[in-house]
Amino acid sequence: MTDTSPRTEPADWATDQEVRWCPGCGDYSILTAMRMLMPELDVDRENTVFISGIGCAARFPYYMNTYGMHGIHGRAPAIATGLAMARPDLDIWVIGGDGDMMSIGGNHLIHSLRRNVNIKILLFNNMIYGLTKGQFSPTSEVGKVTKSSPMGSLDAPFNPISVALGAEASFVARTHDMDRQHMMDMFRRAHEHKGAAIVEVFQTATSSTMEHGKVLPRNKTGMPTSSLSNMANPSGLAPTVNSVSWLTGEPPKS
Ligand SMILES: Cc1ncc(C[n+]2csc(CCOP(=O)(O)OP(=O)(O)O)c2C)c(N)n1
Ligand code: SF4
Ligand SMILES: [Mg+2]
Repeated sequence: MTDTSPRTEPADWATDQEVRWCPGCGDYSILTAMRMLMPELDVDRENTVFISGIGCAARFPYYMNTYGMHGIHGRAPAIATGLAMARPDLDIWVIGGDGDMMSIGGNHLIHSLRRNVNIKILLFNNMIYGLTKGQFSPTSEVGKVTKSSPMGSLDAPFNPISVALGAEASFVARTHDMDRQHMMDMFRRAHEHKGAAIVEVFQTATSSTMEHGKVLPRNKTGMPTSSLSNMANPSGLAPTVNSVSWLTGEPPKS
């Protein structure tokens, strides 16, 4: 009989590094989902690479027992593009926050999507610059009071899904850190996709989605309800990709 048991366990994908995120940070949940998914993908650590920019999210490669690079702020998609050109046999994951990917790295993000480079981009959207202690980001909601916007943020936020669709990304999905199974499903489908895949992960940061130690209420999409009106679909675009159809309340199509 053929042995169908996984060749690796989630623990095989963990490093000896102490995980350094704030208590309650959603990054822990995303990390766990990724470590649980890897054995199911039946891939090799030696052929897997995590590349990040700078930020709390960008610490991710330290914690995955694979090849990895903690790169330069905003440049992870560019570094990953180079690696994908040289080594098309590798599984290349790109990890970054909303500041890393939508602000300083916005240019690199859209061009890697436009070129349909075979990389899997996970954008951890906590709607704040977490690492630098809480300045507003390009996905912060209007009126957000932060250290850099004491009277409230003035700018309408980017919707990363709309940006990705505008760049004609060939795979676009959205998930959130409180639904491990859905996260794993979206990451799996991104991995299966040939070409550039982007998954936006709504992510809890104590600095943006918690107040006085209390988690703000979320709707069924995982978005904090206080910012839903700004972020859910500001462009008015209908979600055209299967993976985002669950925003409408319907389960994702297979
Ligand atoms: C060239 C450069 N500019 C600015 C910074 C400061 N900086 C570090 S992380 C960061 C933003 C982090 O926010 P985000 O990408 O959303 O990640 P998070 O920490 O929220 O996960 C900034 C502005 C830097 N390290 N390098
Ligand atoms: S600052 Fe926010 S994103 Fe960074 S580790 Fe803390 S909770 Fe997580
Ligand atoms: Mg952020």
